[in-house]
Amino acid sequence: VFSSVLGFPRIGANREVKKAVEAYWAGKITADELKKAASETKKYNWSNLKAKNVDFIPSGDFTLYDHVLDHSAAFNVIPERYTKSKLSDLDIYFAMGRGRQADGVDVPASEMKKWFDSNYHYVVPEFSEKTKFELKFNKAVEEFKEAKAEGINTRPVILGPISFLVLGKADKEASSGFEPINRLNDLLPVYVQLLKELKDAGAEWVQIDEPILVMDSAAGLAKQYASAYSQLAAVSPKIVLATYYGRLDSNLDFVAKLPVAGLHIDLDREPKQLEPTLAAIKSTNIVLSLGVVSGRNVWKNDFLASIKLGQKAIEELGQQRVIVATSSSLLHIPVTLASEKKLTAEQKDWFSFALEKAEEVAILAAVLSGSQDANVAAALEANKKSIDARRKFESTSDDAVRKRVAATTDADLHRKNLFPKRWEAQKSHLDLPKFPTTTIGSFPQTKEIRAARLKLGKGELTQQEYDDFIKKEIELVVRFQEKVGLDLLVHGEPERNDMVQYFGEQLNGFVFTQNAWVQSYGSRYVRPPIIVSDVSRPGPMTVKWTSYAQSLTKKPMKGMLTGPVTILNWSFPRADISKEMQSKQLALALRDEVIDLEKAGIHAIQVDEPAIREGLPLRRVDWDAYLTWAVDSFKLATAGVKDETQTHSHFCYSDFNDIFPSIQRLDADVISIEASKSDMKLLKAFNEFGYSNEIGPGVYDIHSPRVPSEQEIKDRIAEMIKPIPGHLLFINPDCGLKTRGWKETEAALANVVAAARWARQTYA
Ligand code: THG
Ligand code: ZN
Repeated sequence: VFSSVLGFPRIGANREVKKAVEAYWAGKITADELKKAASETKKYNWSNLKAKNVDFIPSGDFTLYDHVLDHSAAFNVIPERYTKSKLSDLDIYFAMGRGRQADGVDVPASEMKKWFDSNYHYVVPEFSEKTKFELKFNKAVEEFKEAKAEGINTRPVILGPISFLVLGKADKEASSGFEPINRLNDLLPVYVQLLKELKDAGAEWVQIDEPILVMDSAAGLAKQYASAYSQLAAVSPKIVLATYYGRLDSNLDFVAKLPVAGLHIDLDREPKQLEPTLAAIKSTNIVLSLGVVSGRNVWKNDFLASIKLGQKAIEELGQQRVIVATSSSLLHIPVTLASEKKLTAEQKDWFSFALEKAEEVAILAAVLSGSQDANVAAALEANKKSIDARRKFESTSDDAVRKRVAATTDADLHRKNLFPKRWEAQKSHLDLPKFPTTTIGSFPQTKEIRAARLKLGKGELTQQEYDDFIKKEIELVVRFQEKVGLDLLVHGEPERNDMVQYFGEQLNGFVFTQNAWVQSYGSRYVRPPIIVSDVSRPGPMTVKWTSYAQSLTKKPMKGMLTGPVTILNWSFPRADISKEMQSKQLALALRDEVIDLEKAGIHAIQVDEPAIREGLPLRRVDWDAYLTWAVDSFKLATAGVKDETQTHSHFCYSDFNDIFPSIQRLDADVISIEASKSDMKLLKAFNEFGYSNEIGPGVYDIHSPRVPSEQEIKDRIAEMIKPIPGHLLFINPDCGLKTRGWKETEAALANVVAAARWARQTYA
């Protein structure tokens, strides 16, 4: 029995890659220095995985920005708008990821999308009939050799051709009806070349990732899979075909017949797929990689449960055909628990981060191989103790919270009146102009703000000094908004590190880490809190700052909260109770906060649910169950207010086409969505669906430092007003501004306000 890790965090144990990449962007280090920093992290990963005795160590999974973007760059899937400039290949690469507005180059970033149901974003490849596939560089070979030079034999990882195409989209050049998958036959020769080179370089195995095999949409691609993989297998090192984040279901029928040497399945998410998979591959020579150690959560693996699965596989396939693996790449997991100095011994004993998970797969493989090593036996014993201790902890609960969840009724989910009546009430209560302008909530998180928070943490600032500093920041943001002429103001959230972490820190039931960063996109990382027990709110969380902000101005101030579904999706959830239960506990805590804000005189309250879409299960049959509790949770959090209090919500990456009825059922008075990058199709769909409440489609993309011109925004409003009735339209950026600098924020918002004024005259 062998052990394997499908991919490792590529950020460095202390965020070295973020620091190097941002230093490169700032012109503080050269491309060579950046390369060197990247090499250090790769070496750290490989040598640590080797030290943990992992048999199959990945290479080629590293990236400076996004692994899908790397793949596009390597295969020359680079839209023309980026190549027109005279930038270096590296700068073209970063321009695709984050846009560029300097040195005479002005290009927006490529679209980003959520990576399956995770909080990671990938850069969407763009294909057309004109895309000229060629191998510009061979990252798999380069990194394989780089590891080899360190004395480490690796199993290179590449994204499979069909997932690559399906995860992409048609670019602007493509003719209507074009589907990226049409280009499969033109793409395959490049894979053939890549794999041949890999074989020549001495790679024995290659891991080809085809995560779309866990989606319904792959069912129609059986023929393409058969033809592609027979071509690849003919020239390639031994292929282990990796699927993850879900179950193969009926796709197993054709997957089991592919000419591959190995198959990886996710048994963390879907342990029940082991049996059908064993039955399907038993009579083949396929090696089965059992994804038992979670790549998505931080809980320690339950060795006894994994061993049971392993033994079942061994019974059917024999020792030589079984690999114990992480369920997916560990990119969603922080690097190591060893960096956590503030967790209690009891808490630390519950968790495994990436390095600890690597050790878990190695120990499991040793146990299943019949190892008599005393260390292995001791590790097994220690695991049993840890799991027992956690189970014992789980058996206690907060009865008040559980009872309150059980006692919620349908009436708790509904506002007093329907939207049209509320609209009237809010109109007089809030006194906003037509085409009201607002922002999504956060303003630039400056160096000074981060520094102050750091100092507070280190005890270099007293709470009083810190609070005074935050007050000044809030005042600055309020004055700026008044000056620039925004209508519905926000306090700017200077006191918040992260929209999830901030709430988790103030709720019972969460545990916090110091250094447990995971990549969200590019050089942006998050530190998800961990839910360990029942959730409740010890006291108001945001009322103090919001009321302070309101006290500074006559304009209405919008309260800002993160919704239950998003807090849940962006945390590491408990594994012992359902997500529904955790979401409803969060919802009740937030409901109290919403009502407290209203009592404090706040007339507009935004409860963000940017993660509601990403949490959608990967299989359609599972959607209804999720959407029911997710929407109910939002309603539970928000429906407790009076008619005249305007509820808002915000969604990022609004791939809504499938869930319009659920967006409507949320019954938020106003929603803001990201529509600036995903063009106007989305709005037409809102129109066709007959969405009835107010809506603020983002008028520009805040994910890039590029400043939109006034004309651009006017053009967008003119487009927006076709599908959306004018009296329902809000004017706002497409997301929060915390990652932006003040300079571009001021310029952009001035243009937004000017465009809104123009709209008021033009569409009076
Ligand atoms: N919080 C969490 N997840 C998210 C978002 C978030 N996922 C989707 C979207 N928003 C991702 N966007 C960002 C934007 C900015 C940052 C992270 C994710 C960010 N991070 C800081 C950094 O990397 O420098 C660190 C944050 C900190 O100092 O605490 O700026 O908003 N959970
Ligand atoms: Zn957003």
